[in-house]
Amino acid sequence: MAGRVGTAELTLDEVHRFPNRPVRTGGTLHWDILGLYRGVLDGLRACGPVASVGVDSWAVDYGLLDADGRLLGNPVHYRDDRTSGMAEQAATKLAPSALYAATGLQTLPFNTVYQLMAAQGTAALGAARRLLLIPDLIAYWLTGEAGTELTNASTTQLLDPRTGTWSRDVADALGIDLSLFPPLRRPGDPAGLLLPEVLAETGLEGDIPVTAVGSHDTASAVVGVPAREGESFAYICTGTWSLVGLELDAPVLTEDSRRANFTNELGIDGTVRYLRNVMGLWLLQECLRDWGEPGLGPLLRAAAQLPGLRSVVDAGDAAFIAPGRMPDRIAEACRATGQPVPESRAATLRCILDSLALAHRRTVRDAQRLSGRSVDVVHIVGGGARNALLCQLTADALGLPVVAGPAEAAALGNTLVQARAHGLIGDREQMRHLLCTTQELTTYEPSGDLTAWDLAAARIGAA
Ligand code: LFR
Repeated sequence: MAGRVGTAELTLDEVHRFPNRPVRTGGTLHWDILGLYRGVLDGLRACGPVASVGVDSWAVDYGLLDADGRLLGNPVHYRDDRTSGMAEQAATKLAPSALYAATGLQTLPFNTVYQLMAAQGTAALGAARRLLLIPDLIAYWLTGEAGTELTNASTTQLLDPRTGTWSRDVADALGIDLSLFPPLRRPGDPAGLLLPEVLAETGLEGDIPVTAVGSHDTASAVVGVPAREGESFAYICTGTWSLVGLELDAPVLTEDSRRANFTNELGIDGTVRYLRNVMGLWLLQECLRDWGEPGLGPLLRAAAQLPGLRSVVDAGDAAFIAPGRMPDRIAEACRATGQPVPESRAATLRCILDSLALAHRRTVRDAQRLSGRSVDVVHIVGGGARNALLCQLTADALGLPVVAGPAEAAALGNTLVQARAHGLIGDREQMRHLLCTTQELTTYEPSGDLTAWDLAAARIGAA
């Protein structure tokens, strides 16, 4: 994405797009990280002259480097099942309440901590001298400089969200070597210059800085939420996941919050992303893959015509994390809760979107209760902002207006943080004002009856 920022200008141009397809070898699901890096180089070449580069990606995953700075194997995908049982094993060494009090992180089976525990005793971890989270690894290849960007570090379950520094006690209790992580850096910090070999590959010239951004895509997406000044808002960052929550000034580390599995990830400027992961459009993407990638448009139109809330599944259930057989797994979940099994592809799609809306509602409500903050409007950003049915259903389920857009919030947030570091824009209010005045947004007003949603929630024990 090439971003352009001026006093009254904020545009994105998609200059290059490449697929991100995981590869299974030897029973392990990997990222094709060199293929992704090649896509980054191709994108930079297609961009032409740039003033700055910022890298963001999904969270928690990492590459290991040996003593020569060489990559030790392809990074393992967080959807690989190597971490099954690790959270339980961690609990025998450190009480879950102590882990939460120290890190504020939701338990997801793939948190970096559990991945590192699963890797203990492997040759690769034994040979590793450095660990780089995915965007930091890309930045390292671009610049030769290693750092650990803070917003993404906050997803490792090794960081104290109150201080923004590593939690030594947690690392010691779980046997994790913190010296593998290079020093922390913050969004806006300089992260080096493009190496001569990168300039040669991409045709770029001169000193081109890489600037640390909210390198966790969700941190960048929250920067890209077009909230108006003084607005009480919740956000839903939709894509493969739906990340549903609030922007707070301080973490919520209570036992209630832990039991509700809410996370306190860090945002820019000392903010906390208080949220919970909902399975997201992954459910839909995996069905499409299973069906041989039919066009989504006609299926969505058919789904919109069907009666709503016939069957719903718990879109917060970690049982849906692994890839494969998604239509069957959804059918099984409906059967297990005594609901009709969706009888067509459109019906399966409708079940997914109703279920996501229901999970969005539950999570926004939980976030308000646990933080003591009330919400007047919900912003949907990311790819799901283009899905009118999902936006309308979310508004209906919550009984609140939904403002949808921008779909490319993460790329916009990434661009804005770089622009600020280079003196083109001021504080967060200004960034959001620029988003409000330049981006196309659609408002969905709630319609229908909330009781139908209450009844559907009760059917899956998610009232
Ligand atoms: C979204 C995201 C989520 C994180 C998940 C795994 O792309 O970054 O925030 O929980 O991917 O890294």
